[in-house]
Amino acid sequence: MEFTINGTCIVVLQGDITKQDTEAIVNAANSSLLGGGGVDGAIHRTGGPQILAECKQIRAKQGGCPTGEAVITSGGNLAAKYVIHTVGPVWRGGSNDEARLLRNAYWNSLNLANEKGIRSIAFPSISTGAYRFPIVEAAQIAVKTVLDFVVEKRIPEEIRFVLFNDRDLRIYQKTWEQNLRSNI
Ligand code: AR6
Repeated sequence: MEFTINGTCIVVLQGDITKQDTEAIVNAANSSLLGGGGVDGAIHRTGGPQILAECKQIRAKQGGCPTGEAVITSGGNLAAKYVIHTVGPVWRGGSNDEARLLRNAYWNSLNLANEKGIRSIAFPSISTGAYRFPIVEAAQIAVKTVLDFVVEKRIPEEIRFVLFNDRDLRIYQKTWEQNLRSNI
């Protein structure tokens, strides 16, 4: 699925985030910035030790990354030049600020990319793996936040959503269709 909003090309596809050739890819990290499983594990495995070394420097300076915030490192051996590490919320039933924190994770990643002049960025489905955020709700937050950002800032040139399996892909596609229809 591919379409343009306000000059930004939005692409929704099934794939592996570590294989994306966007200028930046987003990591669904944890506050320690020291790696983990899922997307985080795959990014560090494929990108090599340079990424962890930079994460450790950031930790030394600011002591990790709070939930909803984002930090940036180089991409090491990845095709992407940069990795933006953001921390989504752990799902704890939905009344512990999860929605706002997930929105912050997307918004702050896009803001950081903007500050660095990054023109294309790929997102995984943040918080919907180990952090157990229900994917239908998470997709709605992801899509709405990206829409709001693009409408307000008219950047970047391309935003890619990279979903790991077919079910997640269909949920994100459907969510985009619904949001586009209600925005016309
Ligand atoms: N490319 C794209 N998507 C992927 C990939 C990949 N290579 N691998 C998994 N996914 P998760 P979270 C999907 O658990 O929920 C880590 O241990 C996966 O199917 O990676 O934010 C961190 O260190 C799921 O839909 O991230 C944190 O401790 C989505 O990516 C914690 O997990 C997110 O799953 C973060 O949990």
